[in-house]
Amino acid sequence: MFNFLKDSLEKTAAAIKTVAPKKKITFTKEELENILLEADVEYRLVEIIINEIYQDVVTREILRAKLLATMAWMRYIEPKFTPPFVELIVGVNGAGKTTTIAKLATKYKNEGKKVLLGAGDTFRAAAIEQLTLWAKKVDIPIVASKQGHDSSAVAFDTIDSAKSRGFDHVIIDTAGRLHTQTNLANELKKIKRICEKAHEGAPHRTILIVDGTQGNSAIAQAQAFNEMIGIDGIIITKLDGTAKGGSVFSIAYALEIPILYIGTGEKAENLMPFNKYEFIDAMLDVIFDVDTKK
Ligand SMILES: Nc1nc2c(ncn2[C@@H]2O[C@H](COP(=O)(O)OP(=O)(O)OP(=O)(O)O)[C@@H](O)[C@H]2O)c(=O)[nH]1
Ligand SMILES: [Mg+2]
Repeated sequence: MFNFLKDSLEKTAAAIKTVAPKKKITFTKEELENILLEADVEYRLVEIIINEIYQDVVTREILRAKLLATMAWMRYIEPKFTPPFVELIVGVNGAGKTTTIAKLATKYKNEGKKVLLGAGDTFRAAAIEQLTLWAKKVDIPIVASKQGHDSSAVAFDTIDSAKSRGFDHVIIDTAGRLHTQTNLANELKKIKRICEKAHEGAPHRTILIVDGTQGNSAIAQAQAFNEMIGIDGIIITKLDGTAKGGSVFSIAYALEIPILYIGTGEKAENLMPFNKYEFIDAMLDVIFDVDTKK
């Protein structure tokens, strides 16, 4: 697991190497500032971290404490619910929603749960086919209609069917883009309302999928979705393909929405629960050398 995380941070490590060619036991504040900026920690957060360090030389322990502080609040509490647990997956187009749904569904299935998917992206051509293909591949049932049909109706039918057939978990895909932003906001709000009508407390969790290759520009996007429909958790995808691993800290710090998982590849099993301690340690391993004097 830990090595996997290390591999995902490979490109971030390469970016850091351009300003800090060698790992060391300590860095000056100035060196550290450049390292954090190169890893794509957002400028304002870098300033906060650096300004709060009072020592001239920065050790791994000092930086670890500062990085942990950016995520100090992070804790996800699962709401009480009567099965099925309904998850709504939202995010801009191409962020990785459909792929992540397949990953989540595989995970739940492996935990012994009965999962039903809802193909709620009825806007984009081929979106339904894409999720249907994934469903076949990971052998999980799906409720789908035709392109152009009402996505709220798909959400309702999926939840209704899951209830009557005794499913534990429902995951609903949504469109990443409609003709206008207002259309998208209205559609997502409607889906949310209809979920609640179909099953008490649903959606129990609305997850925003964030494309990790976008780095800090994802913050404004996430804020917009949060204002639109309220986000309970974030999944950051494509961390394997980006040098912007440090933006995870800025996203966490700016939004104060728990990061639940990270996507580390295109396969169904490439999803890792986000553990702030593991992530921070993997990042520190990229920067610091082992202190052999200890
Ligand atoms: N390397 C890598 N690629 C990923 C990851 N997650 C998704 N992808 C790829 O990103 C691309 C877009 O993923 P989709 O799941 O189709 O994204 P989407 O949000 O459903 O897109 P729309 O349906 O167009 O809104 C695909 O080529 C995926 O294989 C990841 O964690 N790592
Ligand atoms: Mg999709």
